[in-house]
Amino acid sequence: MTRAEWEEKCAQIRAHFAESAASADTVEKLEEAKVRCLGRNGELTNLLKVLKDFPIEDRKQLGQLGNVVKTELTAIFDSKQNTLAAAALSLELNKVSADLTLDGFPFPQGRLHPLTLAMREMTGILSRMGFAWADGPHIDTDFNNFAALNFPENHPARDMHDTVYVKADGNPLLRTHTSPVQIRYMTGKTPPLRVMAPGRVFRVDAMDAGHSPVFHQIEGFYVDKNVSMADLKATLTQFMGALFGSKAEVRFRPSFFPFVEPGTEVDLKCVFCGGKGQCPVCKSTGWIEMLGAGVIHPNVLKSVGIDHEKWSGFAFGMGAERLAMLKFGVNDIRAFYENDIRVLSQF
Ligand code: 2NL
Repeated sequence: MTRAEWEEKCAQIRAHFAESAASADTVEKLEEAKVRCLGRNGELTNLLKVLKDFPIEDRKQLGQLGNVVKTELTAIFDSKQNTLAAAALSLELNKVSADLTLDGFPFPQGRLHPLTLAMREMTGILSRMGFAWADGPHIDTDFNNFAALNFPENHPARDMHDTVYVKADGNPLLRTHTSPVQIRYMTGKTPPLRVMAPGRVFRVDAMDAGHSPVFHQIEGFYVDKNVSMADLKATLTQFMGALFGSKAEVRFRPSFFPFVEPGTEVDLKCVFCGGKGQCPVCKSTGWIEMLGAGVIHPNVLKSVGIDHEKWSGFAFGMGAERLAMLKFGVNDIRAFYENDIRVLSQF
């Protein structure tokens, strides 16, 4: 073989491979073309083998040429292989009728109950104001629930028609408010004391849109030197502002609870009609009753062993459901207990 013949043959192999690669329509056909040309017994491989019979100068130059062609052919092979793989993938994807760009399949997600959310928000505000969390039993004594709180012997709340009694020694009852937690907490302690008592309470009541025999209360109290009605007003105004926004307006109105003197009811300017008194939520009064409060009655301090000449305090109580209903615009208390997912998933 002459040098010219070698070069001619090399060009032919190159052209032939380029052609086979171009016309290959499957990865298999492309692979075959590669083996035919570059395999152990391939055309280019064999052509390079015969170089050993050429003079040293030719061998060097032709060897270089052969290697350039080899690199070129490998590049042609790689590029064609990528093209075929992409085509094969898109063919495969076209067979699938699903729209792969659609969102994933939704699955039900758990969340906190609206009452829990409301309770957490209220206790969170109180906690940042320095009230410590106190807890107590659902079943308590007449003393902790009534007597210590200055309820007279014949008060209607003590009636079987209003309070659930438990048939057991000592005539225990289901607490009708969370005040007994505070009585337990104060007993034997020395002020200053600043505590909140959130929890479940029980009353003999028929279930309707506004009542439930089981509901939740958050109470709080502060006992220290010189605590007055002014501290009560400032604290509860601040609390309502944190809960309903700094523009929330409140008013304090005289009221009666056996365990405070004086007692007050705290109203919020109706957030639905803006205080105009034109909506059913505020019953056309422009104000919504939010909570009860007052300066702790000296008899209550006496019953827990705190010297009422030295110390004074204020206390307040609110229904958690009532506040949650206003906050979330729920108009039926039963929505909190029926656990209808369609309702609960809105919060
Ligand atoms: C209401 C009224 C109130 C209190 C709760 C209280 C507790 C102790 C001593 C004195 Cl230990 N007072 N709590 C005071 C005034 C009102 O709640 O209507 N709540 C829903």
